[in-house]
Amino acid sequence: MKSGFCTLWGRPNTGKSTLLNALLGRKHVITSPRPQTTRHRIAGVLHGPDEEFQIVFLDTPGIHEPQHKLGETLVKNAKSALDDIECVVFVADATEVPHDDDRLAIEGLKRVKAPVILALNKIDAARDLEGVRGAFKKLRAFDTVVEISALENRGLDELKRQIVARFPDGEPYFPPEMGGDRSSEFHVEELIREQAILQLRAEIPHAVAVAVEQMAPRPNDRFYVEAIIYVERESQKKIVIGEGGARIKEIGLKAREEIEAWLGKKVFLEIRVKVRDKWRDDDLWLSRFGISERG
Ligand SMILES: Nc1nc2c(ncn2[C@@H]2O[C@H](COP(=O)(O)OP(=O)(O)OP(=O)(O)O)[C@@H](O)[C@H]2O)c(=O)[nH]1
Ligand SMILES: [Mg+2]
Repeated sequence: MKSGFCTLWGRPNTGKSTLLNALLGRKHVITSPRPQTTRHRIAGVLHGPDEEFQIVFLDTPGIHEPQHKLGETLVKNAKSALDDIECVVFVADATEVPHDDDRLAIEGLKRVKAPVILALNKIDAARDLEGVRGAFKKLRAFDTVVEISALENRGLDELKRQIVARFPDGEPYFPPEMGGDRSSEFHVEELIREQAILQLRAEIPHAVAVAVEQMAPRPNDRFYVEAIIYVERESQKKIVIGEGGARIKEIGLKAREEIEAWLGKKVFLEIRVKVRDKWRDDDLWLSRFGISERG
């Protein structure tokens, strides 16, 4: 069997998380049109057919120039996915020439010995694929280049082949029934945060953190989940709750559907909203929200 770790790397919003879900063929991590959606290093395990291979993908936060401690922590979490890996997939957005953050992401790979595959994503929407490919190849000598669309499932078999070709023979890292390295609570928090990101505008998505307070089966066959959405200001809390509670109700409805699909169980979801002043610059809260992790 071929087995190994493969890190998905790049600036925010290039489609790393969308790619992970497409490669796994299931929704494992949250995605959104907003940059800096992913906050953690999250493993997702692809068990190949007939025990041919096992790829442990590591999704990472997008590399960027941090504006506060939250941003610093995201970059730190991403960098924690560069040790003891067999391969890196540098996910670039084929619809745009390289940004400063792309250069920063390439810089971040300097000390990495593992082979780096350039995945040019979003080819379904690219207008000058040749030009973008050329611009990226000038920035680094990539091991190979694969053109893909995570959204339309294009080029993914070739990408998997290229990854596995770089793996050594080895034992699987995860048993067949395990799809990742995170708790159910973590995924539930993420699914609630995803709805908050999708349904809120301006700066609010970045100021949102979610904490599950309670999660337990109830006698009536429903899973009871109690969660808190944290924001930084009273004005943001008002917006999250919405006129007569309309916004928080809508977030809860969609999040409940997503959580039910994840858990495969009926769920009773209760969400409250609280204010934690400047939590994004507070080490204690970053740690309490589980955003700052061990390296
Ligand atoms: N057109 C097109 N859009 C895509 C494709 N892949 C991802 N996207 C979109 O790009 C946006 C960002 O996707 P994410 O997967 O959240 O990006 P990310 O790289 O994980 O972003 P961060 O977690 O913030 O670093 C979303 O709106 C996706 O729908 C693709 O192949 N084609
Ligand atoms: Mg992501």
